[in-house]
Amino acid sequence: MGVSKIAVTMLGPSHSGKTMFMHGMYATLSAGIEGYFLNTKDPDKDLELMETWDLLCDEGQLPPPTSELPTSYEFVFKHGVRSLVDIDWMDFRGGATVERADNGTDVAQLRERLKKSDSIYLVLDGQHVGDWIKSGTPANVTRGPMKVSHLSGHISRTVEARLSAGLPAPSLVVLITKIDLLAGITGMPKKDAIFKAMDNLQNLVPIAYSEGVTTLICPVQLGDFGISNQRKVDPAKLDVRYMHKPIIFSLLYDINYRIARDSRKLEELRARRQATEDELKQLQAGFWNGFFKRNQIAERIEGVGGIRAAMEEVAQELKTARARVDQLWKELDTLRIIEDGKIRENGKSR
Ligand SMILES: Nc1nc2c(ncn2[C@@H]2O[C@H](COP(=O)(O)OP(=O)(O)OP(=O)(O)O)[C@@H](O)[C@H]2O)c(=O)[nH]1
Ligand SMILES: [Mg+2]
Repeated sequence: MGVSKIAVTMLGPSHSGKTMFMHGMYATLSAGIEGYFLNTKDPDKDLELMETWDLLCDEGQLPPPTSELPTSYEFVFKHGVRSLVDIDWMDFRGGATVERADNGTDVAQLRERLKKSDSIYLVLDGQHVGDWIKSGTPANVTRGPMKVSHLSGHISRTVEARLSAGLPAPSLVVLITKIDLLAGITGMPKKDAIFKAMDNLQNLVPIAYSEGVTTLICPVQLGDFGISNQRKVDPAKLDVRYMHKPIIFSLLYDINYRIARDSRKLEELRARRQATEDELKQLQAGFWNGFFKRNQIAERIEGVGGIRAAMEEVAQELKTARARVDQLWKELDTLRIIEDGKIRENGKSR
């Protein structure tokens, strides 16, 4: 199966944890987890990311807020040494997602970028999710620090633009960052607070439950740092959780899209083969057997052979893709996925 390329874009206000998520994801996956790996295409970019990670691990130093110049990375996601997908990743400052276009060149850049994004990560700061849980998980949250309605507008416009361009809708990940803060804010055990958020997320992010949208809800944390606006944390509190899961979901969605497309292709080939075989039978049934007819018969025989070979190729690709999907699902079996507004539970109950 060929390696495709997907573009991923994160949407979330300043300080919601976008950049730290990316670093946590890269650190976890560049070392490898469950046989999956993430590498940068450019080895220098790997060194750059690793330097930042070392500063965090050794001194608790966090990278600065993202500037008006978004950072971009070309990653390769692999199982073992086998490439599964190329990932075009761009990290924008939060302001680019919630400000007007005259506030920075990155605002327009982000809006353009969304149109070619195959996967969008909507980032909700765990601190504010905790406050929302504490206030009884209300619906219609039109205001407030998470900027959900504005960000949902971006998602809605992107889905519409892509569908009308004949592209698939982007997959959506609702990332709840800083889940270490949930217990302290809500007074509930962390696990219960996570389930409370997942069970009621439709109130907060209704777009994630829309028809035509497939969403992964993924709680993550970089560490048990507590509430802080500092760029310095206690490195002993580093405790990375679930950060490799979203990219697995983005890949899974891409493979599922390709499976649907290839299944249609196989059906078309099957119909063409049948039609050519019918023509052949008719030609062979007649009495007259001149040169012209022999030529037509030879052409049909060759045609059927060609179609059969193409069908075998597509069937083989489908088989590989389906095996890969089964393998990838296992990595998401504790998380919740919403398809067309319905929960797709992936196995283990709480
Ligand atoms: N408690 C806790 N704090 C976190 C965690 N991850 C990130 N933070 C805090 O969140 C702050 C902001 O993280 P960033 O990743 O820089 O946020 P951002 O969304 O990229 O912000 P902009 O680039 O300004 O848009 C950091 O300074 C950390 O203090 C976490 O897992 N737990
Ligand atoms: Mg940032």
